[in-house]
Amino acid sequence: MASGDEKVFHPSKLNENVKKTQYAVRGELYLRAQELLSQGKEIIFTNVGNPHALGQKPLTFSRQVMALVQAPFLIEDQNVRLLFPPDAIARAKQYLSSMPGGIGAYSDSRGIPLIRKQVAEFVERRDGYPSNPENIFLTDGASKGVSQVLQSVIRNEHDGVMVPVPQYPLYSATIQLFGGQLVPYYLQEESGWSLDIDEVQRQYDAARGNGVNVRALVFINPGNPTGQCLSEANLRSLINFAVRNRIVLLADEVYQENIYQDERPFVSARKVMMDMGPPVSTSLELISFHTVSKGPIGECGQRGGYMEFTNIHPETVDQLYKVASISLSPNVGGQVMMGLMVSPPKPGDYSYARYVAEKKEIIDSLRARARIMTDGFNRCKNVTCNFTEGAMYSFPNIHLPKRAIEAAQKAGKAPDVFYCLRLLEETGISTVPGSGFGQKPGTFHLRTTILPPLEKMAGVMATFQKFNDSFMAQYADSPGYGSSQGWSRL
Ligand code: DCS
Repeated sequence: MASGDEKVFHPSKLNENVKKTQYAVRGELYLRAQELLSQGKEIIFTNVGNPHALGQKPLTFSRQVMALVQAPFLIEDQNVRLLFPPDAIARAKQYLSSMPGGIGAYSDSRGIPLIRKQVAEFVERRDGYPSNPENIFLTDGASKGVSQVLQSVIRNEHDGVMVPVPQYPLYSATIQLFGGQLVPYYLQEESGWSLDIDEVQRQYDAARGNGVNVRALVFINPGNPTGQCLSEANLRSLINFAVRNRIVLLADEVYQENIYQDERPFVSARKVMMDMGPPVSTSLELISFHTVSKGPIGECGQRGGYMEFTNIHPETVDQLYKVASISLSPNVGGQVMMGLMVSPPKPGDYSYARYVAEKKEIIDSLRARARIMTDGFNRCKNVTCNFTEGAMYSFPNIHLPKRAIEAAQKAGKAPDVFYCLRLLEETGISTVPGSGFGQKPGTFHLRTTILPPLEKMAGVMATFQKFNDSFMAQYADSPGYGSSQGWSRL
């Protein structure tokens, strides 16, 4: 038998970009947590925004329709009306009649026309401007759409994509995988993780000066891991920046329903662009992403998403259609879930009241949890934390004493990884170190979701504080917090 070294598919012979790619949300901390779990330890998985895994209940109407679409013979059963409400039965029939062969058949690679139309109607209701289903592709979660677009944008190692830092590592990982350049722009932690357009311009100019051809800019609104909600003024300046410098704007708006403050309700980049009128509304090249994984629906496992192209050249849209066709068809169950998310029961429908009540309960509870978590972090020694205005995460700044940084270096770990590992080992709380998202050099963070159930939240925060405060006491020294070098780069 061939020894390991002789294998063709030997790790040393892999695509270099694959080897260089990092994805911290499923990184060292996650793997260690899995190990502890298999040893029978209780783990609180706050490392990934996976709402149902932490007890969020599926919305009843969506699952009723999905059940009938999966098992159409139930519709013929004489007892169906005892188990399912009339609007769920009617909706299931509508979907089934729009998909020849049912849920077990491939669909068009852009998705089922009826559901693309439902997405367009949703966008129009939300923004007040018409949307064309021809410019909407359904995808396997937002991730697949982002990946297909980045693959097409990045032509070689000189092509750059601007990404906020901290960022969700889908972006850093995918840019690496396709061999492009990540051009960071830093969010301003001191002012609630705000987006500073001068910083964006500075980084753009610096990248251009280094021979990088900046082709696209990603923004995440509300932010992951930072939780900030962008103002309309912020969006206008980003849009002007993109038009002025001729770059494509990639709007990651997957958390648009996860909003926990009233001052800045979600507003889509598309609406702001349309409000600006021509020439901006006719020239900004915009791609917007959405998903069924977040918001009150939270159906991550169903893998449903969409992307909408605005002012993208029709032949480019055709090329992306071709790329999507290589995977034949997005997951059809995920498409149905998307249809249900964008086209929920309406006033007067049988399921309306229940749907509204379930949705409200989830969002109200997340709002309460965001507050408990932020306040909890701010009570801890050497920890400061911006309020989670939206999305599903808290991203506290852990001001590590010099002695803790030295201990980490001795252990061969980045300081934030060291801290998060200790937290995991001692409390079972599984988080992601800030270095996985990028952070200003010399600062250390961790990311946790705000998803533990409300009734457990106070306990989780008390456990965290007990750990943190004793960690800080153990490594307390003369002042000198947070002095470090280069650990935190992406
Ligand atoms: N964009 C952002 C900003 C995200 O946070 C995620 C998922 C996605 C896109 C992709 O999600 P889907 O492919 O499921 O639509 N967030 C991950 C995270 O940070 N924790 O959990 C998943």
